[in-house]
Amino acid sequence: MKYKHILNLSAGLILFCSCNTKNQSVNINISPDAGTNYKQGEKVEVKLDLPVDYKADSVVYLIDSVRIDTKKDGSALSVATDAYTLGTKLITAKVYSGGKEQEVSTNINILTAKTPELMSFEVEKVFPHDTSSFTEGLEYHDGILYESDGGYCKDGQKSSLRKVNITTGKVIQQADVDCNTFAEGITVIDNKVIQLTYHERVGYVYDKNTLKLQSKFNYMQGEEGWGLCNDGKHLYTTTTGTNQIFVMDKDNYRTVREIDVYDDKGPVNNLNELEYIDGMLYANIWEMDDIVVIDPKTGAVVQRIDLSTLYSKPQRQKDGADVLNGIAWDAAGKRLFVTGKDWPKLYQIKIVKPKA
Ligand SMILES: [Ca+2]
Repeated sequence: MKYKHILNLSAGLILFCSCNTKNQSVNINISPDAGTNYKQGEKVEVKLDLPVDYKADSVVYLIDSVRIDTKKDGSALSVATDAYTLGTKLITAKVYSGGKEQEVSTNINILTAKTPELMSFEVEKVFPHDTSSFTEGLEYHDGILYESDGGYCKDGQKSSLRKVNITTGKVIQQADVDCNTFAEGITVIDNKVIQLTYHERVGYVYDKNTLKLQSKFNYMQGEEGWGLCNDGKHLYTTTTGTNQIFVMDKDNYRTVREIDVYDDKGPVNNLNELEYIDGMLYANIWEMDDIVVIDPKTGAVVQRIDLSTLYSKPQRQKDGADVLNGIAWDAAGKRLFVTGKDWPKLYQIKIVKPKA
């Protein structure tokens, strides 16, 4: 992701609509107000405000179009939020009276019950990094660092896929990408390296050993390809500045399921470069110096790592473009590497609790 623009397609913002009614002949209001936040586990009291001379014969309640309860009158409904996933839920009441139906709806946001644990870091080692590499993807496998360098030739840049010697920062092997294509996230799985592209809506599949392009596929998870990683069974991708992570089939690249990422404040947007580490997803947040640790089962952010002092903004050269972007995990050596776009260094870090 190269250029600044406003991208906020998160469900949390889109669905902050006002309550609405359908086929309404009398004024019925529903509470809570649309967009009200609840911590997962809290109870939601859904109430209808009916006119004094109006008698409801029955009320059917639905959440995201699934019927959850029927009441014989307009009395309040209590909903246990721990039965639901994180994110925005549409609550609808179908009110029946005298053979007529009226519908009224609202929505709520279910957020994590816990605030993410704030973590810090220690630098264990520093390695050189190619300052001409606009890092869009980073992984480490069998002693080799794989890096995706993004850019268009028309902007004086060029995209590539590289194998890098981590100690020297030198390129061992490189596959150049078409001049009109902006390379994005990469991941190594089975005997292939998969590389996304920014606007081109295509993914590339390379032979891991030769870096020869084997095939292409249509990227269907969003307008823009951003980050990519895998857990050995599935691929995970971020897209277009959202809080969504799409879980993809590793062979046909179709979406298997979607993870909506939230913390205790709301959706966590701008998820960018990814890494799968010991059952958790690590994502750096575009234009921030934070990495969030996400439980892929729930989408809950469980930790937030503050890296603002690693390569601080006053040291940077590129007027905001040279942001933190790149997380790689050496599973055998238990080493965590991070870098950024055009950064001069790649850092091996250890995540620690902040000093009191
Ligand atoms: Ca990565």
